[in-house]
Amino acid sequence: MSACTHRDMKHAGSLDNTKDVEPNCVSINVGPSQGGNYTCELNNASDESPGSSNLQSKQDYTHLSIENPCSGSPCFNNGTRQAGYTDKGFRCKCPLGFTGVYCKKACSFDFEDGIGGWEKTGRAFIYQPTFGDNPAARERESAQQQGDWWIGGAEKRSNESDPAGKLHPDGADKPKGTLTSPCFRIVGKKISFLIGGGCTMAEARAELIVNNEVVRNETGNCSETMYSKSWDLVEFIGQYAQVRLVDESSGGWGHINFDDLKGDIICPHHFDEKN
Ligand SMILES: [Ca+2]
Ligand SMILES: [Ca+2]
Repeated sequence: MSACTHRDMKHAGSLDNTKDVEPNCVSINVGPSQGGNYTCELNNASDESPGSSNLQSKQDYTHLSIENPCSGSPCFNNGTRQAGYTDKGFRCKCPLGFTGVYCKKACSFDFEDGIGGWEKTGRAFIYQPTFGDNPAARERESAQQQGDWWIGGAEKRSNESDPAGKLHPDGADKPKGTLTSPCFRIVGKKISFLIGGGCTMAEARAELIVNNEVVRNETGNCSETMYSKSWDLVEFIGQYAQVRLVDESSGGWGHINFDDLKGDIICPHHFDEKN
């Protein structure tokens, strides 16, 4: 039970607007007046699990409740459904490390929702992410990207409506730069990703940075096709890390392709909240 505030009372008669009510409140009992103040009880159980303390009507109380449209919970990964909030009639409150409307995603590192918190330096990555299999559209190797969006170091198709197959206008390999992920926390021993493009480590690579040190790196295979690679990170469990894509070359195969960073990582809380 939560204390019932005046603000809650004001809205008790219009439960279609639940935004200003105690966030977890899904049912309210309004009781008889005592000395000019109403008595009320809030049920802050936001799920219908067995044993939750759903309020029931009682004598002299008016029982108001929000019909929870989330029966058969739409929230994955132990997300908590809450009534109200959105035009869907519910929202999922995601546990740390999961994001999206239904708490399905563990970090948004597949570029399907854009570049997210990745930060760019130089010009190599200014048109990223890339939509679709852009190399195949100009009759090169298939990128084999995950989903629709990926990092194509030589590509320029940052809008779905852009013509397919175009290269970076500076030249496929000429620009240099870096693209650095938001911080994430390593919570298990394995992370994996897709990588392609150049195949000289000193020129084009993905790096894992822990405590300002590069502790792992990986390069492509001198093909636009990306292949799955993984890093065993058991000694870094519990630490925070970033992935940095590095393009230090203007020569042949001087670009890097990347997609679908995933595995035993969770996002920092502020990243989770923004989604
Ligand atoms: Ca992707
Ligand atoms: Ca380059």
